[in-house]
Amino acid sequence: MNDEMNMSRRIRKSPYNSRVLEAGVRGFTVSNHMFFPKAYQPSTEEAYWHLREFVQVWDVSVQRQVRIQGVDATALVQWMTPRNIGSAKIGDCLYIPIIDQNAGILNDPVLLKISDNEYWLSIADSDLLLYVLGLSLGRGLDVLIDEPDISPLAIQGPKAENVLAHIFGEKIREISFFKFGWFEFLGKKQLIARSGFSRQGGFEVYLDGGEYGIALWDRIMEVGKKYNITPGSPNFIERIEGGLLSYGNEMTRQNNPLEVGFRKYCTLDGTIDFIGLEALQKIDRDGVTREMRGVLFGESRAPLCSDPWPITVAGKTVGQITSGIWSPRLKKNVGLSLIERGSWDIGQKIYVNTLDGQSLEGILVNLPMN
Ligand code: THG
Repeated sequence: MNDEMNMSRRIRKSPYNSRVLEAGVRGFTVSNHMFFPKAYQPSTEEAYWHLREFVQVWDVSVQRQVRIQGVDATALVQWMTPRNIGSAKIGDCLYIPIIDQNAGILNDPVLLKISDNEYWLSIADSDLLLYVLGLSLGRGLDVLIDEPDISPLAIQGPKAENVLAHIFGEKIREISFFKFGWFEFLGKKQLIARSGFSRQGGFEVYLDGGEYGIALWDRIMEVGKKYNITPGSPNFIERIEGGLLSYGNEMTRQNNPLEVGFRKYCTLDGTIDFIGLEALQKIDRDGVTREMRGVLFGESRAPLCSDPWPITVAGKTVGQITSGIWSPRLKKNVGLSLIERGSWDIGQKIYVNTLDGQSLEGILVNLPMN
């Protein structure tokens, strides 16, 4: 594994990498020019049940921070997103779609308000720093933009709070969802937020200083032992059921925020201005032509979905499953799909047509799927 990972310095490694390898990681993907550990447990289903009951530690260093500092920082962030950030307080996290002039989604970071003049964008997989830098230079804004040495570690699952309370103190329990606070580790202040890419509850430590990575990992694993902690990674079954979209997978620049379910993050009445406002207003006036839905289909495990499967209603294609997987809890395959207007009602009966010729009966459901 290590030899194969030495192919290039361009694909960066996380400060937790040696521990990830020792823990028996089964593979990596690449995101933001970094290796992203994928799975440890023998199966995604085992990891799914474990995540719902216990606690896992995930190396999510790929969630790089684009740090924006300076007197124009607020204006720059607001310019990039349809979400009103005006009422955000220091210590808040906000999920913000970033869109271009046609309302195409460029990234969907978590925004952290560090101070009135400092924000971090905790990014998904696209080179957002270059876009932000370009905007600031083009507009002559007074900001500093960089990617600090911050490597988030997610602690997810119902026992995450107990683990972190042991290490950082009872104050951890007072952090509410999508807020952050500062906690000391080995004499250095670290940002910890109640957030993460699962619906099972948990925290993210935005580790400042890669040299503390091994110590943090080891401490969490040691304290976590009695809570049955294991290393893990975002769980595909759990995230599909939870309706958590992954940029580059369920959405790309070809999608606008209204159709993928981000209407609640869009202020379209003109009280805030941002790149793509007019395009988004027009899409809203005309009405979106498709919307994101949950799909439950088939009575047994569908084959691996390596190419998109058409979704049909009365023989007409109305969407496609790009990533479906068996849910051992719902006892159906679960997937996400944009569905065309006219067929998108919750409860609509559909067929998923796998490429090996099966036509699996299914139904459209709300997200998250409970
Ligand atoms: N954590 C951090 N950064 C990230 C991710 C993360 N960057 C990339 C990617 N994941 C971004 N995607 C999401 C999607 C949804 C949520 C978090 C990250 C999420 N949203 C809440 C919800 O849907 O209820 C709250 C949204 C809000 O009210 O602002 O949890 O996982 N650091």
